[in-house]
Amino acid sequence: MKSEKELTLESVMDLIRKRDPHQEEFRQAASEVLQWVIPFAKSTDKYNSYALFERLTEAERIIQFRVPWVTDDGISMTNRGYRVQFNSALGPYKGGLRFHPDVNLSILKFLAFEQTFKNSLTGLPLGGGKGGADFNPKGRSNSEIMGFCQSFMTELHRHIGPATDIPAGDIGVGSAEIGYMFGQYKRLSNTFNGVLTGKGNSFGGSLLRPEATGFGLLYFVEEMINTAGDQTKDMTVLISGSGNVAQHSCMKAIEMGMKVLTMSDSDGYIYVKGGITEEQLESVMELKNEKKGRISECTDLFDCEYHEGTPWSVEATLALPCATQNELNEKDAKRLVDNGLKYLAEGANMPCTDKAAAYLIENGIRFVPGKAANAGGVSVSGLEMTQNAMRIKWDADRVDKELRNIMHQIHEQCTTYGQDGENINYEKGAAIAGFITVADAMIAQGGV
Ligand code: NDP
Ligand code: 2IT
Repeated sequence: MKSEKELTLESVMDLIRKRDPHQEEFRQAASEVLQWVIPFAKSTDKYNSYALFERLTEAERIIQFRVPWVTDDGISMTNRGYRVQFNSALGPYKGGLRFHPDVNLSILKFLAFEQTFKNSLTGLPLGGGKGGADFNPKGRSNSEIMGFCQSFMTELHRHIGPATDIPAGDIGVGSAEIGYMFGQYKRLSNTFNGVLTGKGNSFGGSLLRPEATGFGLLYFVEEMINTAGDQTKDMTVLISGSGNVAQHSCMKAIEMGMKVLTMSDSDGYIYVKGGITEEQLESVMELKNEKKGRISECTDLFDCEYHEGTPWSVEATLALPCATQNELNEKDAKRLVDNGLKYLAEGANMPCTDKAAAYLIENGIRFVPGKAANAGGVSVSGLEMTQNAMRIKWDADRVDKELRNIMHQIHEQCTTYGQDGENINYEKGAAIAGFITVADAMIAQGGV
């Protein structure tokens, strides 16, 4: 592709800042990828093009809409809904929906951009997208949540489809919300198809989709640890969050013989000295999923300490941030390294600030970015689409085997493009490997 300008990291970052000066999270996500990809692209003939990056950093389409709904008390409410259809070079747009009061275009564009590279790494035919609303589900009744989901889908349904755009869950959107949205889509379109993933098991959901992000994260971590000549048994682990990703990461880590010392929510964290047991995790899951309780209430359920804030001051070998973006800053990273941290893998999307990630890499910590580490969720979503299209259902062993294989392939790609002497720079490897597949497809399709 011929360009007006010379390709440099500065020229592309300038463009991003100029286009959307206030979108800080999007700028952060773009720079994390481009810092590795642009030097690589400049060393080639094929990708050394400003125009390619001008397109790669601009969403193909963004839909923003009003979501009107009514509370149980009859109060009329209005939220803002979005779908960011970022890149369809590799397949239909694919990515989750987030319901959280902080949701805005910057956050959804960062997530959709990340998703484009993550989906590329899975090797499945999936483009990148993300959506959601600034709706806060906390404290809302079941009927209010259902009403919101139905109203949200009443607009969204005309923009999605099983060969166009296939949303799934993310923060604040679990199987209950997906069920309500699926029901509304079915009524409006009069079709029963795999337009959403993470569906209930009885109506087309894949076995292991709820577990997939956390299990995939631990399969990747196991491979990284073994590659470094270390072992998982008795390794101490810090987990943040106590939602879908945190719970299933904890489950698999316990199964692998690790000692998970912490879990958290947005108020504080629990610390369990000898490591969380299976029974204790079951109590946490019941508290969070059924009772919608706070992590602080765990002190009434089993022997643990509760502290306000984040768990990053606790000593451990492995950290798995599984809550939200920018939950771990440079100060936290320094403290973790001083306390003997060796590995960090992002279960959440961009939980480390850019300075935290740079500090970890500079200090020889094996740091795995979310686009590689948490790709298990969207991978099993891709497998759910396959099962829906074939109108069959695979057993859990089959899905688990496919998931392990995909995580293995992602690790291989990171190693191929990220080998750095004795060490592996996973951030670099994931960015370059994810980029090549998307860029090749964009160029082959005429740069669109
Ligand atoms: P859930 O809604 O199930 O859980 C979110 C967890 O993060 C809760 O413990 C929540 O605490 C905490 N949290 C949310 N916002 C904040 C905040 N501002 N500060 C501190 N803690 C916060 O979401 P998921 O587990 O599905 O998602 C967690 C992360 O994993 C997100 O970054 C998501 O994008 C990413 N992800 C999810 C995938 C999936 O398949 N679900 C796949 C790949 C990545 P509280 O209850 O107090 O809000
Ligand atoms: O960030 C993510 O990869 C997800 N929230 C899952 C996306 C999906 O389509 O399953």
